[in-house]
Parts: sequence; C-alpha cells; structure tokens
Amino acid sequence: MKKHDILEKAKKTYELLAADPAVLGQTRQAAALIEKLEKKDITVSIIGQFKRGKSSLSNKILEDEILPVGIVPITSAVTKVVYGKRAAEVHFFNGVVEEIPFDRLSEFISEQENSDNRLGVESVVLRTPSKFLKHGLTFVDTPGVGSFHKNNTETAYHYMKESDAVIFLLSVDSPINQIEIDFLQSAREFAGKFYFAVNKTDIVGEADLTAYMDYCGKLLCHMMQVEEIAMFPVSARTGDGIEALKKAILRDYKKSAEEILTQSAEKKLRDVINSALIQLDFYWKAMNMEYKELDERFAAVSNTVEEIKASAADIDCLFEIHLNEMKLELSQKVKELFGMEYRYVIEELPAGLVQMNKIDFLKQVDALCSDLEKTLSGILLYREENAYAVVRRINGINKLSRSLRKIRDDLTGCSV
Ligand SMILES: Nc1nc2c(ncn2[C@@H]2O[C@H](COP(=O)(O)OP(=O)(O)OP(=O)(O)O)[C@@H](O)[C@H]2O)c(=O)[nH]1
Ligand SMILES: [Mg+2]
Repeated sequence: MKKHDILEKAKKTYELLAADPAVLGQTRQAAALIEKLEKKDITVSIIGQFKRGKSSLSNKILEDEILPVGIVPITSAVTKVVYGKRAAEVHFFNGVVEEIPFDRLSEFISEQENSDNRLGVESVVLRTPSKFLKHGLTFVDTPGVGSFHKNNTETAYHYMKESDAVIFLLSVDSPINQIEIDFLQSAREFAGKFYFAVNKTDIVGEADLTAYMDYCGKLLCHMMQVEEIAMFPVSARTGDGIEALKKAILRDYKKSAEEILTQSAEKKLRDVINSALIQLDFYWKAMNMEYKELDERFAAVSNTVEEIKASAADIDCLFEIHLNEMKLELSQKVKELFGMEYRYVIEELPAGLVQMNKIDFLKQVDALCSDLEKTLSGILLYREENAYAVVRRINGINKLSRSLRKIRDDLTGCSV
C-alpha cells in the first residue's frame, strides 16, 4: 500500500469516527496518526527485557553519555531524543513541562530515584547534536520489560504502540526467553521495521557467539515468519558492531522512510479501528443494559462530578494544573465504570504559564462536568423514552461498525 493510500484511509476513518462522540478517544488517535503521516515523523525505539543494555547502547549510538545505566533495573520513563542543542525537558502526565539540567535526569527517569514513576513522568525529551539524529529521526529509550517493577513493563508495552521502527535488543548472556517472545509478538502489531541487535558480545568467545546467533536467528525467523533475518552483534561496552547497526538504520531511513512509515501507519490504523469497534460493541451492549445497572453507573459518575466540583471551591492556585488533573480523574472514572476511552486534551503547561483566575477556573470545571454528563447520556441514550431515537442510534452504530470493518479489511500485513 502507498503512503497516500494509507493517508486517505486514515482521513476517511477520522471522518467516520469524528461524527460519533462515542469514539472520541479513537478520533483523537486517528487525528494524531494523520499528523504523523503528514509530518513524516519516524520514531525508532530501543526495546527489550530489562538489563539487556538498552540505555548503554543508546548512549553509544548517540555518541553522548546522557542516559543513566546500571546493574539494577534503571530506566523507569520513556526518554525521547531529538536533534538539537543539548537540553532536557520533563513532560508530566498533568501537562506540566519542566526544563531541567542534564545532571538531574536520573531524578525523573531512574527506578531508584523515581520508583513506580511516583512523580507522574509521561516522558522526557532530550536534545543532543548527534549525527545519527540529524536527518530528523526521533530515537527513544524505553524501560525494560519483565522486571519486578511492573510499572516499567506497562510503560514499555504502552509506548511500543508509537514506534515505527524498533531495535529489539537481546543479550548473549541469556537466550531469548518467553518474556521477550511475548513482547516481540506485541511489537509486531505496531512497528513497521525491526532491527535485532545482540548485545554484550564482549563477554563471550567467537564460538559461543556463533552458536547464540544461530539459535536465536532460527527462532526469530520462525516467529517473524521469514526465511532470513538480519541480526547485529554489538557491544555497548567496547563499541563493536555499533557502526554497522547505525548504518543499516540510516540507510533504511534515507532510502525507505516512506515505506517504513506506511507500514507502521497501517498497523496503527488497524489498532485504532479495532479499538473503535470494541468501543461500539460496548455501546451496543450498554444500550441493552438493565436500567438498574445503568442507573448505578450514572449515579457513580455523578458522585465523582459532585466531589470534583466541591474540591474546586477550595483550590486557590495552580488552576491550570488542577484542571488537567480533574480531566485525568474524570477519564479514569469513565473508563472504570463504562470501560470506555473518554480522553480530554491535556493542555501543556510550560514554565511561566499565564495564571488562570479562580472565576474562569470554576467556570471551566462546571463546563467540564456538565459536558461529560451530557455527552454520556447522549451516547448511551440514557433514559431516552423515544423508541425511534434508540432504533436510529443502534442503526448508526451498526453502520459505523460496517464502514470501519470495510476499511480494516483493505489493510495488509507486516515486514521485517
Ligand atoms: N559486558 C557488557 N556489559 C554491558 C554491555 N551493555 C550494557 N552492559 C551492562 O549491563 C547493565 C545494564 O545496562 P543498561 O544500559 O542500564 O541496561 P537497560 O537495558 O537500559 O536496563 P533497564 O533500563 O533497567 O531496562 C549495566 O551494568 C551495563 O554496564 C555490554 O555491551 N557488555
Ligand atoms: Mg535503561
């Protein structure tokens, strides 16, 4: 499939989704996908089990010792690296963006200093004048999967959806295991291109390395359903093999960026459509739910709304941050009660933001709450006595589902 075809399909999907507030979350995802395709943004992420040497290898690839590494599980937050004058920014879930000096990085992205991501770091964005990034790639170091720290596994799985190409990192001190196989299976659903790198080659002799490459190579071919697979033996300690890996990535980026982006966008579009279909199915079921059950859930939402309104009266500063946090709380509640993605736009709040006054803040809280209740009732036709409206809504859901399935069926597969 060509890039403009996938862009057309993404736009068509967006139009269909945007007409139904029931799929608000997926509408935003489709919009983000269109923007990515139009801007030709390519993200290469390094992923794998904890302690395989992802951050050490990232430092070597970027030729800058910026990311913290260690013997115990370290990386606890997604770290995006782009080309530019050296700078670091922390993006928090509540929208706050804070510029920090490089020597404070580990306070935010290491498990030891920010355990279970208690600081609520959404991601860290670093700029460095690395030759590898000069052509516009975004490089991402991710937390490792499979350690005791479940939050890191969840973050890695969640982020993987945004990668276009991945460096899947193995290490010679451990043959590929079930945790890695499961992770790779999921990554296949989203990334358009894979580079398999085997780290720590400095600790084994040539014969052992050959045996390892042979064994893992066969397994990976089987998993990826291909005849042959390119593998890159590297050592983040000595630097061996790293140039070959970088060259392969840059060569593909220059020659086939569009192809990589198209393949990854196709997979991401399929994911958006699947998630919209699940959501529509949910509505369908919710509309057939007993009123008693639906009453209870609506009452629970109303309780949260009342609590939020009451707490707003006591807030006297940092109104923008509180508003973002309320949006997160409301989305969480809707997800909990109705299983649906009801995502708000979280405004970014860089340092020196203009302060909202209390009157505006209270108005916005009110608007936020009544909007939620109105939209939810509308979507679920809660207490709708008019049978014709219900039939029309059900027909609308069926029609939208059919159109989305048709777009999904036209999408194709994956590549190595
Ligand atoms: N011998 C050897 N050790 C390495 C190599 N690369 C990394 N290490 C060591 O492996 C350990 C883990 O390195 P990290 O780069 O922190 O690994 P990671 O995959 O980022 O770990 P998490 O962030 O916890 O998932 C450190 O003690 C590194 O010094 C390598 O090529 N050879
Ligand atoms: Mg790391």
